[in-house]
Amino acid sequence: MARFEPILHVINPCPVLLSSPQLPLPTKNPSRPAHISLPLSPTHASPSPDSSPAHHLAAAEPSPMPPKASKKDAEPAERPILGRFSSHLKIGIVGLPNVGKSTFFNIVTKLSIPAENFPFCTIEPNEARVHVPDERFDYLCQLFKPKSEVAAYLEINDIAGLVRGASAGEGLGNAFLSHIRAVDGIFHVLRAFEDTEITHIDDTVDPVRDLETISQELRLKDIEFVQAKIDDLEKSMKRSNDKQLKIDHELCQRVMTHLQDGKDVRLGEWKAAEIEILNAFQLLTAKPVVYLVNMSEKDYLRKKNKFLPKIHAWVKEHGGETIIPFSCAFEQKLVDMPEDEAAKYCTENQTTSLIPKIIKTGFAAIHLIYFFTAGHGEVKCWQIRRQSKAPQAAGAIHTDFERGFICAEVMKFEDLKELGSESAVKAAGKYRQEGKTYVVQDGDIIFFKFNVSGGGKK
Ligand SMILES: Nc1nc2c(ncn2[C@@H]2O[C@H](COP(=O)(O)OP(=O)(O)OP(=O)(O)O)[C@@H](O)[C@H]2O)c(=O)[nH]1
Ligand SMILES: [Mg+2]
Repeated sequence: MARFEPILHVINPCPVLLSSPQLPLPTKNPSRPAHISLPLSPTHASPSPDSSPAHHLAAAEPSPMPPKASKKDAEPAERPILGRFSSHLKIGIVGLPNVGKSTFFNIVTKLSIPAENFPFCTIEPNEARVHVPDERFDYLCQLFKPKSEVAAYLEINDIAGLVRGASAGEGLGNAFLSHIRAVDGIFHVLRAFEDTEITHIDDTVDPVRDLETISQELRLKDIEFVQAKIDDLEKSMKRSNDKQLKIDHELCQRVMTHLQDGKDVRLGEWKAAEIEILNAFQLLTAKPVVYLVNMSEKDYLRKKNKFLPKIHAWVKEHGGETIIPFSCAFEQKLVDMPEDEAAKYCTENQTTSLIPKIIKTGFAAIHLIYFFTAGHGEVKCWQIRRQSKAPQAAGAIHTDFERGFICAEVMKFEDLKELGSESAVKAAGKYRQEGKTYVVQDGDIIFFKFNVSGGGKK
């Protein structure tokens, strides 16, 4: 049964909550839970064909066949997700100039611990992979004491500021927009701090106006793209009677109306087949968004900011996605302090860094989850897109695993934690065998069985 990761919720910026003792108080986003929830489940996993720790474990202690999972527990079918079907997804930092995007990017990358088995921590000056913090992973590493530990990562791109008119080539307009097209989700950074030393491109600090500016530019660019598509389709329709052309054309016209009504593509009600067509377009407003509201340290600590209620109202009206009020100035201060001093500072101010929460939220927003393989050789997070079935998940480890997929033996993390060992989980009948249709859940610990002709078993 899917559960919902408690981290991935809106930090409701309404004044009532802000006056509560802990600002980073997560509450569920009431309007769009499906976009912000990360299903969690327990499991145990398997590694590369010849080094899988789970493989070795299984070979070492033969055990009775795990019980077949009952059909009742199968995940309900979910609507297909907008966006690329890949496990190599990334999120881009988007916003007006001088709102704190690069400052945020630098803080996040400084905090990430580069690991030996985790190359390309910084890919380019403006692209980085950062660890996704996870207590379950830490627990598995403690339990197995593996030789190698591989955490999940989020790939983040720092994109230069977008200005009004970018869609018409203003600023470095089109280049920026093409950088946004290349990412799978957006951290939309908003400036809610006042500082006369830091110029605002529109002179005054007004995050709701900025929200309008950015979302309008993205929509205009999508309108331009869809119009070009409609023109192409009309040309083709003159030459051919292909039914698909008509279907695409009708969809494009509906998307156009939707955009012209001031609505983002991700908020439309599209059928599964339409989503498949839309996914080929990579529209900017189809990408999931997480709003990061950058406020002064003072506001962050006192849990109040005059712009937050208006931002909250705007976001609620435009899709209700996650809002995380944070403070670059505060986070920067923590990064610059020795660890013990930073901890003391947080305790004194009854607060905490929000960077881990931001990373986790971004990861889930672009529809990534991961399952674990766990053994004494290696504990590893394998990231896959939400809704991946067991054979596809096996393919993340090795194509042979997918090709010769037999079954996935799945342990829920909570069961392992509660019962203490794989054999105890088996004895309790909670080690399950799942077939080709099993939808892998975040946090599953999996051991795959596979057989490729001419190759080895398992
Ligand atoms: N007072 C204050 N200044 C900040 C804060 N965050 C960023 N700044 C400052 O604002 C300026 C711009 O920050 P950047 O992070 O470079 O802004 P950016 O959004 O990356 O800007 P572009 O790359 O030009 O689009 C820098 O001088 C930062 O030090 C903040 O929370 N408070
Ligand atoms: Mg920048």
